[in-house]
Amino acid sequence: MSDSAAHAGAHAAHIDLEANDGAHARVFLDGAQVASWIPVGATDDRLFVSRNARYGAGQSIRGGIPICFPQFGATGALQQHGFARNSRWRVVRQRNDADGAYAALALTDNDATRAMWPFAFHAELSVHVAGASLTVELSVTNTDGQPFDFTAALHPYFRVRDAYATRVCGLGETCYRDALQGGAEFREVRDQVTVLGEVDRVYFNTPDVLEMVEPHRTLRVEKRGFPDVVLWNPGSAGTAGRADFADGDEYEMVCLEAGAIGTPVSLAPGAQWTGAQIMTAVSNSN
Ligand code: TA6
Repeated sequence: MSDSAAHAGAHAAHIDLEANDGAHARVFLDGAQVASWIPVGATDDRLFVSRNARYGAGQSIRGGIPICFPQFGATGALQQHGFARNSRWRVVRQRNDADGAYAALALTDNDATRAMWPFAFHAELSVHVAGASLTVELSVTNTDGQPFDFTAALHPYFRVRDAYATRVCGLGETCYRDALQGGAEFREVRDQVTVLGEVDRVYFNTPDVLEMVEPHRTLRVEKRGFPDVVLWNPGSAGTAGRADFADGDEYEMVCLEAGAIGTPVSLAPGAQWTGAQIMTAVSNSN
């Protein structure tokens, strides 16, 4: 791990997943937030974390993989992206074997969550690191006596050498909602989408396998159970307007998220929903 990744937030409660092959991930208990992932054979972190990120109780780290639950964005009555990213999760399982390193963290309803969202639930975030891949899976069980609906996303900030030279491949012919155009909807005409300044789009019902292509390396970003994808870059105004970003961060990150956004997930009492994102360093040059 790079020195900065090793020291950033090291004082805050976290667990390190070290696979036998050398692949590594770090997960903070606040927000169950993965904030570092280094695939086998690499020295660079594939996840971006701002040097101005804040750590600790109630904070969502600016970078890594925040969890948006039970609301994506500002589309409902809850706080932006829901409360999961601001809640302390607990480690419920951890192991390290020939298949890699694995941990599961859980969040269940409590007085604070029920004051915001009046339902009983059990959420688990499992993280598995091995070889060239990181798998992050969110499952939600309705432990209430009544049905509930939610939206959700895994919101990874991928570290890139130059965001404006990065292409996202595989979104051609899908429909998207563009927050920068008042939420109007369009059909994507390009198969390779570039990030040239601020971008804030939800693509609906996309293919499950996309690629993030940089001039020197490629990352496969796959999803399961999540129908939608979000592409976000804050641009210079977006980083300047948020104290937990540093100037220039917009060039070093691209968010390519897996979400259940367009159609909320409806869960009957006792039912469970699962969504996952699998990230694989296809070509691994540092
Ligand atoms: O996922 C994209 C998005 O919803 C953007 O609209 C942008 O606001 C971003 O998330 C980050 O939100 P945050 O609340 O973390 O500043």
